[in-house]
Amino acid sequence: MIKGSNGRGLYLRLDPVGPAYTEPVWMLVLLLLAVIPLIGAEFPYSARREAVRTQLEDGVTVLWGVVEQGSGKQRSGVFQETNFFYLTGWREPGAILLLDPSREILFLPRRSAESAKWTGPKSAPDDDDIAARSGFSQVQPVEHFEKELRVSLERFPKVYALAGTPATGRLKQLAPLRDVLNAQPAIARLRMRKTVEEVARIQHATDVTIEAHRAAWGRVSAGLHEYQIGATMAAIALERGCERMAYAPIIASGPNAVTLHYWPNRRRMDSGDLLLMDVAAECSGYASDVTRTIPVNGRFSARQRELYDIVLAAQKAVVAAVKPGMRLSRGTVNSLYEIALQHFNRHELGQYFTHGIGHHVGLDVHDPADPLQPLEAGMVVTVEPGLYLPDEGIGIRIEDVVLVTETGVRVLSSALPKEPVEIEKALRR
Ligand SMILES: [Mn+2]
Repeated sequence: MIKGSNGRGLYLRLDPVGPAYTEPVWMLVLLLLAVIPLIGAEFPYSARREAVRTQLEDGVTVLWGVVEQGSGKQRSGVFQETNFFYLTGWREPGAILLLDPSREILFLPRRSAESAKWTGPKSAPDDDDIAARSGFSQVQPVEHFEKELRVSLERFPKVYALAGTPATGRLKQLAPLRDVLNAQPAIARLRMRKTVEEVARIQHATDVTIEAHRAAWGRVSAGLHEYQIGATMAAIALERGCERMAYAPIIASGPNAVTLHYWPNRRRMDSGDLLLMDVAAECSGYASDVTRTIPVNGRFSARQRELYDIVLAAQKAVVAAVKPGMRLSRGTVNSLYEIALQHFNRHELGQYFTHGIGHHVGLDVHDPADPLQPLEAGMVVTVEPGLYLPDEGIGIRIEDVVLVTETGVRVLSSALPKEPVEIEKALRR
């Protein structure tokens, strides 16, 4: 999945939270042994909130969780807003989070027989075990929120919320004389660095995703429709217990592959087409993001192979260059994007590389991040150069999801072949 633009903004520096990833497997084993006795401690929600409270020390931070009713919910189901989940681990709808430097409160809806009738039993603020279940020492009913917000505002001058959400307008009404600032950069700083447990979840989503791609390879043939390949891939993800796809699957045959976010998936495939599949699962809240481009009839044509080899060489060059200190953004020092662009320019194809080189992956397929910040060990990003030639009706993208390590990179999707000879071998039958 391709990220649109690399936005530039002001980002605040935060210290890392949770164990950073280090390469040796025995470290992982030791770490797992260490956390097993601490039930519920695998994901350091409390430490993440502490980091936000420390960083946004001049203000009150408010996040609204997903609500039960609303547009699209009947179609999509109720999934927690990812920043809210990152800081709380709380999945039930209707919650509000208030953080200030001196305290933190989780607000929950009171028990409702009507809500339970439709969507099942839920936790309530007066449950005896609510502190243990939520990880908050203070849990209050949502109707106390405005009162507690006023208490916090008496002590701290600024208000932080997620920009671009209805929360901002709501806070401006509740605190009309205060500036409502964006909490996202501070939270993004934390989310960029994955813990061992987060990497394990992304790896699992990636393993399922690879299985889905292999199933598609086993089925592809001329005469099938793109959506039939989509059905095969989604079936694998759901069969493995993953809750949904990480984004609308891009199953683009022939000329459709030049449309970067193609999603209708209605076309009937022809022999001689390339098929670009940018498809991944979301499992236990974590996304993967993998793209392969294969020949529908099992053999690359000479021209397809020529272009494929150029994209693959660029992709491998960038993967080889990933290490702490490198950057995803364009026009900066240590830019991974520039490595790919220069490679394409050597073949006079730079104008056909029309998107960014990659993005962070986590709870969201496009995880929030500061695009200008250099990579660090523990970050998970994609490497996805591509060439799109509308005049020839050819689009080729090769995308792996990779973990930045102290010494370089570990390719989480390395089990899915990308060498053309291996692809052709896998398609032979
Ligand atoms: Mn992507």
